[in-house]
Amino acid sequence: MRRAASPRLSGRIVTRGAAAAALGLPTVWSAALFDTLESRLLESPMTPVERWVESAEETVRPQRVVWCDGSEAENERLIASMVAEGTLSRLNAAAAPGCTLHRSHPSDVARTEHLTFIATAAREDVGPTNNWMSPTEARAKVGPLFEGVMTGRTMYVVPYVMGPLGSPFSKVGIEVTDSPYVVANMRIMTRMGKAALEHLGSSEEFVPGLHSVGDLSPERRFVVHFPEERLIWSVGSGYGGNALLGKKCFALRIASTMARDEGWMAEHMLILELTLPGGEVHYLAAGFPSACGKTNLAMLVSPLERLGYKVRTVGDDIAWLRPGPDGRLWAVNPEAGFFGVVPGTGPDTNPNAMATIGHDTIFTNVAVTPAGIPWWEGKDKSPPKDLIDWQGRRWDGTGKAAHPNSRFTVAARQCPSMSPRWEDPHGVPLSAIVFGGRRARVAPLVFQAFDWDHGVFVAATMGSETTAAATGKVGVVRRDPMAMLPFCGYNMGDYFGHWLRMGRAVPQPPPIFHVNWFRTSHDGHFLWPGFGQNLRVLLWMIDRIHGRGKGVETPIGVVPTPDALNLDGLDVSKASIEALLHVDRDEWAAEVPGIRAFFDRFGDRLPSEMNRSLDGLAQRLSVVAPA
Ligand code: OXD
Ligand code: MN
Repeated sequence: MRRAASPRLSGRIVTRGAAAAALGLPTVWSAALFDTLESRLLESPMTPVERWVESAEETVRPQRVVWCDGSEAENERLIASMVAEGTLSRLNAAAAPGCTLHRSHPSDVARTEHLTFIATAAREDVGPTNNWMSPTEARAKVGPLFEGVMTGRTMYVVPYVMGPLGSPFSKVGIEVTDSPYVVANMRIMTRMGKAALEHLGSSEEFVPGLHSVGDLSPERRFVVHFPEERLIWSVGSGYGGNALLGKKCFALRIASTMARDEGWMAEHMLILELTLPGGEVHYLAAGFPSACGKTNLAMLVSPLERLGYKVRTVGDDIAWLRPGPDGRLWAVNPEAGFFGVVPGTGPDTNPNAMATIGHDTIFTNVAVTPAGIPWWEGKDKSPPKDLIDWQGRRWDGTGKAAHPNSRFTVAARQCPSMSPRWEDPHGVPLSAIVFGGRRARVAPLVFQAFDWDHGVFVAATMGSETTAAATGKVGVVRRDPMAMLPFCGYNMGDYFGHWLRMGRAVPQPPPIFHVNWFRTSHDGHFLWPGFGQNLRVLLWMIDRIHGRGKGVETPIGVVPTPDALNLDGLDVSKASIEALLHVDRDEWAAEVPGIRAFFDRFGDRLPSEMNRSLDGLAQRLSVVAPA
């Protein structure tokens, strides 16, 4: 009789995959070939990875097992097989060399937050902002969806490292999946294959993840995290954020719980390098919600490069932060690639991304010309003729040709703006932390928190309009603390407490700023040009760090005086700058009850500092906060 789906509880039985790995032989095994070797191998001890893979194999019962080595040849084989199956197509070899297009199922185009669960013994440990399932319920409800799910399919074993190879801070995951598209993406997004097993060595510390596209039905779609066991299950989706388990599931949700336990931080942040004339270098980490411009900021082209202000990229989505030996906070990008939103990426908005995705890129759900040239809204001024939309239909010019959450997957090393330190095993020291959301009103262009604790409050209460990166309504303002609402693997009240503690653990914590590039005028136009010009806001931050940036204290924090921003050569009216920096007491006072209600949801898990900061804000706004 087969065991129930419990891929952590496997015994010492040698499997086809283990046989392959143990012998260092080709990793695709026919049953007949395996059987001739099985008896010899029964004696050899299995590694913990092999044991886990074996238990997964027993559950999902694949036709064959492939241990991925991450090689170019393997990748080419996979791509050729997907092309043959029709799940991937090659794009125009001259215009988009090495690029491919994948069209997903139309119901599987974004993260599904309502189907994402954290399974802990106690419900309170996931808090009010996560969906909870008990591990027992998860095993009873989701486990059966894995039973025999890979019958007739290939099971790929994908060992991967999050973080630079050889770094003491990097962590290993093993994803088992039946999706070759996932394998090809994981090869770009992580350090994958043989190198990952070498990095793991004899260590038993790895995060297992079991993934199957299942039948792709949203009815049978679940992304379940077991932080107490450091285990991930995902079934029913092939979409990046649900299926590339190294990214959101491991590097944020599971890693955030590891970080809480081990004294570091796993955050939804880009990391950028800013060099000033004369060579002084600063690193900034910035947390914005999904599809709010992290990639654009990370790849910003300095409009003042001629004057010696240069920006380079370290990461665009995730940062692992640790106290460094010099008393500062240091940041590592655990990823090796970019899984970015395509629409809106163009030569004016993000020329570095355009150069990066010009070759060897997997496009998902973009439109395409009959000649195989990828296209999306924002690529250039007007759509080419006879366009085929993201679902493979002739585009009639109405609606979007590319899906609003269509994506590129591309290796970071292809990006011309990568910093030479992007793979530094120790990371880079942070001069500032920036948070921001997408708000048409209320939030000024930039302000600085008074101190670390106030910065934690600002980040914990930030609001942002929802985007197409997750299913659901777009454009609704929701509180998205630290841009981690969908990604924090434990009770957010405890997470705020962890942030407060980290501020005490780091002798020189970086100052915290809040930005909003998206403020609009009364007639709905963006007041700030954004993109490369955002550099000017970063330069004010550096001035503040040096103690020379002029600012005025407002109830919400320190806002630049209109003359404090370097606006040389920029065509923005004085009235717009004033409107951008305006802090409207009534609008902010109207935020207070909503923040209070949000905080109340955490009950006694909310650190008292948070309510104290809220009372402080209310008082500065001269508002009597509701009891
Ligand atoms: C992402 C996201 O894909 O945040 O990075 O949704
Ligand atoms: Mn993200």
